[in-house]
Amino acid sequence: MHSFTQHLLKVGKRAAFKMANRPSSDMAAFREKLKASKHLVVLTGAGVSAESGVPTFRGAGGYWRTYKAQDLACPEAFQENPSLVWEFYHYRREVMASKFPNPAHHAIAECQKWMEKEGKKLVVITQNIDELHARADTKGVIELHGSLFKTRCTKCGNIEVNKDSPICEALRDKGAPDPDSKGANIPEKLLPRCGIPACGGLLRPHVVWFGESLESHILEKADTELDGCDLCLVVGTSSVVYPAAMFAPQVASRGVSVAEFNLETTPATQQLGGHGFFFSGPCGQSLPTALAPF
Ligand code: BV8
Ligand code: ZN
Repeated sequence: MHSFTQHLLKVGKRAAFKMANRPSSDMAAFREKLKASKHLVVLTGAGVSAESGVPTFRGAGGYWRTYKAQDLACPEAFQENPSLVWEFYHYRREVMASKFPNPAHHAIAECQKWMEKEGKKLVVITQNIDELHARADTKGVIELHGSLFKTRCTKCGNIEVNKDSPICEALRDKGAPDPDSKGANIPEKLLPRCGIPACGGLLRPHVVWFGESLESHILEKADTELDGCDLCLVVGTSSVVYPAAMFAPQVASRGVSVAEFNLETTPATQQLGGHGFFFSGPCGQSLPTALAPF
């Protein structure tokens, strides 16, 4: 066979393979899967809160002053300058006072309700620490990376819910995000302290920083849901942070359909396999349609 024809055949085969492995954007086909699902996992990232006005990590809002979130969301930064890291988290806590669940959060919460009425299960596994899923009344949210509104004592390990605004007097009116804002250099003794009298240790946000392991009981809970689900949604995540980035491919490798909702394709998109779905666009618009009751 002429080599050019051979080449065409090879290109054609590759294209056909790619086509066969390209995720579908057929909403009716997805809705058939949703109707048959008895155990749905919804994995979310910062993109699900984007339409609530909460800055994502890698978008334009991913900066605070001249820092990338990743520069401050790590133990080394807290060790070096706890005042600066507390200003960063104080700012993000205060921002949430004017942010509310958007139609994407509500669509997921409503879907959980109507699936439960049919004796079915929907579990949210989120990378976000903004608590917007819980505020939209989704139950049993698995918070992989903790919460902005929990503190952990660096001395005695005590974990508390804390929604005080400000979390301590020294942080009042601090944390301005503009690049030329100067650090407040708050003395450590005036930063949030443990409420246990015998302790008084320095508090930290109860979140998982880069380089820190996720809590094993949380990971186990997530694994149980991922191994048991018969359908999985991946909503608003760039799928670059591990171990969360492995979850959707882990489900797809079991032959279970994974539907990705994002503005753009991600490293996960290529791993959805022939039974995957990709719905492009703002999830605040696509999810209410995709998860509407039957
Ligand atoms: C771990 C809490 C074991 C804090 C977060 C070298 C040394 C040490 C570790 C590593 C290393 N190399 C790699 C690692 C592992 C590291 C990692 O993955 N790094 C990456 C950067 C390569 N992971 C860890 O460290 C994890 N722990 O691995 O433990 C270990 C231990 C020691 C040493 C090695 C391994 C812990 C990671 C958890 C970090 N904490 N958050 C805080 O928030 O302050 S991560 C944080 O960033 C979020 O929680 C989230 O996980 C991540 C942000 O990702 P996304 O949520 O996806 O947000 P992003 O902005 O990126 O994307 C938004 C998406 O939405 C986009 O795709 C966009 O298109 C889309 N979108 C936007 N708007 C919309 C939309 N989609 C739909 N609709 C819209 N409207
Ligand atoms: Zn303590």
